[in-house]
Amino acid sequence: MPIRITLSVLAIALLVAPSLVPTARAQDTGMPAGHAMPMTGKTAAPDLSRERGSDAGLFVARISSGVEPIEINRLHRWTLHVDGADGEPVLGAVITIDGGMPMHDHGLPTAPRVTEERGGGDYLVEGMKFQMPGHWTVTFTIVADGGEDRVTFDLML
Ligand SMILES: [Cu+2]
Repeated sequence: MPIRITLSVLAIALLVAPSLVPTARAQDTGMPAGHAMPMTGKTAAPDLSRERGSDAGLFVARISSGVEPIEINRLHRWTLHVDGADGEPVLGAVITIDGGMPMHDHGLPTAPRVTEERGGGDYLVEGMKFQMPGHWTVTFTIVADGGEDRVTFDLML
């Protein structure tokens, strides 16, 4: 009965396979894989650096907070510094800010905005506030001579 044998081999394979698949997957994605740099940035451990390149590489942005370390539930200011890909400060940019907690599916509790351009590529950001600890992202959309691009910072508070 070759057919019966084939079927029972299949049945065994199906019983064994599900227990093998999750193991293989866990090794593939390897969530906290040491200090490996995530390529997509969203599912792996976040890169917490305060200086980052924009998505399309038009700008390099650097944030500094007026309160360090950043405190929960405290309204504070940031300075955003923007350079072009050539390393020259970006002047006269129009910058908007968005953010939130990706794991909680909510945005920022405030509507922070750039209130002053301070020269030399520095922009004053007022209205920053985070109302709970955890993983936050803050995205700046930067429009300048070179075009429009977005840069996202990850914070663990
Ligand atoms: Cu939250």
